[in-house]
Amino acid sequence: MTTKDRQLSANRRPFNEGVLTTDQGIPVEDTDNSLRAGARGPSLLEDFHLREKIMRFDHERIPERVVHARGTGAHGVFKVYEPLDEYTTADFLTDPDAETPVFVRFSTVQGSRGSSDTPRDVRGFATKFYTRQGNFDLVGNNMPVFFIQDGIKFPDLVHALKPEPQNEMPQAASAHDSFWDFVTLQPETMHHVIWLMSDRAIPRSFRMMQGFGVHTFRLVNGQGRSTFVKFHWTPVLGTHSLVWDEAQKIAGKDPDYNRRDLWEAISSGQFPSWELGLQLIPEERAFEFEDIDILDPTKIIPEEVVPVTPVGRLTLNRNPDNFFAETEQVAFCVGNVVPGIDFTDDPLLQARLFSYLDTQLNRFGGANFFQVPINRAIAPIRNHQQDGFQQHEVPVGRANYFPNSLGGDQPTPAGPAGFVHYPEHVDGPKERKRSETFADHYSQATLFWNSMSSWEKEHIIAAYRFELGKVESMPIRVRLVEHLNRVDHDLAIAVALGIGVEEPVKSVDNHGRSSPALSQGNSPRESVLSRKVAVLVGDGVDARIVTSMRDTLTERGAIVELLAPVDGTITTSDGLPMEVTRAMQTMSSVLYDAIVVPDGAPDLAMDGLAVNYAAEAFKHGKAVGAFGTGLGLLQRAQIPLTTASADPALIAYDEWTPDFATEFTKALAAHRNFDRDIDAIPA
Ligand code: HDE
Repeated sequence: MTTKDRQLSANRRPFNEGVLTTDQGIPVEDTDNSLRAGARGPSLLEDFHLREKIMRFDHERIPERVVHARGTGAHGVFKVYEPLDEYTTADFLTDPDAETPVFVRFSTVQGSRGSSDTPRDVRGFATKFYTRQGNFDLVGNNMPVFFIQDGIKFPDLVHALKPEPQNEMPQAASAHDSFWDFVTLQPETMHHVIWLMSDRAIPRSFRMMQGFGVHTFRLVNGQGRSTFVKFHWTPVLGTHSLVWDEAQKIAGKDPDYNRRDLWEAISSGQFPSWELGLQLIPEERAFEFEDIDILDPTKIIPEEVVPVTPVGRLTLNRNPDNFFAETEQVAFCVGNVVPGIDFTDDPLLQARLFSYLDTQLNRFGGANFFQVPINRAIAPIRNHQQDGFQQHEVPVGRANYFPNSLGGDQPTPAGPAGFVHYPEHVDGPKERKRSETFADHYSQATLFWNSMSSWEKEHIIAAYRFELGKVESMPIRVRLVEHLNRVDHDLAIAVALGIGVEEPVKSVDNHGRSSPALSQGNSPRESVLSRKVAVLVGDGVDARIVTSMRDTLTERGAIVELLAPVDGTITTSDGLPMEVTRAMQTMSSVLYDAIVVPDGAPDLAMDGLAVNYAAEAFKHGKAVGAFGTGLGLLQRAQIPLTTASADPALIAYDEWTPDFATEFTKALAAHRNFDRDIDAIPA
């Protein structure tokens, strides 16, 4: 149990215990009938239980977050590997024995609280570290850059991105005129936009996405020396994504897809984990990078230029007890830093320092939100701040000011042992101006494009075509193609072709640089941990084989479900009943990572739904396996079995052998085969 868990226990109240009472603790006689003048008569105003119950219901909502409204959270711990005293005095980064409690909230950006988990969108990755020196909030995203360079453009960006004001459409989607109008008029967005068009915008799981602090921050050590730093979270399970058609279907079949995935992984003990990595840049190297101002949040520093040093491990190991109390009420503030970590002059970061505190005042209706259990520091809080809405503490004493002699002059400022702002030298005229070092808006979009594998490039082109295909204004489409032409001529042509825009004339040469670390194709592909496999079964399957296959996959950590035309049991080849996990109708291929069709149930090939499972899974690049009569179903799905020898994720065997399970496991771990020719598959 962490210090934070112990602190939270004091606030836990079981829903299901003892006698029902009012909020005043008065036992309630009956909660099914309001107090009436006669059984058919009018209700009486004096019914305090009715009044209170309805009043409490009416006030259940607080304003949802203006961005990142939809999210899900989990508790966990962070541990640093080795002391980082060389760079920082932050206690949680210098003591390898410290297990720092954390709460992490993952989110989408555009949609409202009830929207689905899988739109094409940026994902938030916000971590509250409850350190012994107070709370540090690392409020990051799953993409390392941002759309804009100056926070003053954030309201414009978000207005353009969110549903349009006249009709509140479309929900949780960037594929509309106002978003593309804005970004094509504000070319600094072009780098982030290409990330948004990539598979990064549709993660398979929160557990399989990276996180980034985005801005350059500062670490400060005991000698007052400052080192610039960029924070990276790298998922142990690798960085993997859905495909767009799948993501759209999941939005209907299971809008809670990513949320459920995280919840189930943690509740089954498969704790997700990320490594914290730092890109460290000594002060004196700040101006060394060609074309990159480290204060510009639309730029990365490629890992090949400044390596990411692994420094610690985050593990999420406990689901929240209550969604509202914890996940909804957690209040991240970018300004929450601890001694040893400091800000830089990145103008996007500077604006965030105001926004997060301000937004919490709106959400909580007052300044005491820091007392809400999930937000409370584990470090002692001692100061002379007081009163306000929802004061939960009872400050004791009379000297609520400093200096004082009536209270022993306490609490006393810590002096140099407290948070000392880095004494950066600042000098300049007041002016509304962007630095010229922020002027390049295209070369890193080109870097990203050049770093993609061929299938990633195809997905990006398809995404631009989809999004711009929804844009009604032709001048906006033309503008986008003009921008893409400055990123890469071939990309511009490919997109233009798909959206009815004339091919542009080549204007600039691609610089040819790339950064292999940017490609998801280079992410680890070794584990089947928590991968979900649907085995399509019907009467006649061989129980022994299905069980053996299930056991092999389960032993390696995969989750195997038996899906049949109806729920309950099927009759196996031995004539015995075998329990299935659920009926096919209640699920869909898009909710699984892979499909297997075993031998012995030839009738399944005549079940259109079962055939659709296989066709769709194949189309989405998933591992599809079949043996014996199962092959008939794949044929009906028009899966070209003749390609099996060249397709590592199409495992087609004439009959069962244990090799099938081995090969299938390999394909499952590889996530997807996106090199398949899928155009002709009817799904
Ligand atoms: Fe945020 N952002 N943001 N943002 N952001 C919010 O704060 C804002 C930015 C991010 O799970 C809001 O508590 C401004 C960058 C995450 O609770 C709000 C600017 C990055 C979350 C806000 C940015 C983020 C938020 C809404 C430009 C990645 C969800 C509710 C200056 C590094 C936190 C809230 C959670 C939430 C403002 C830009 C990440 C309105 C003004 C860059 C993960 O304060």
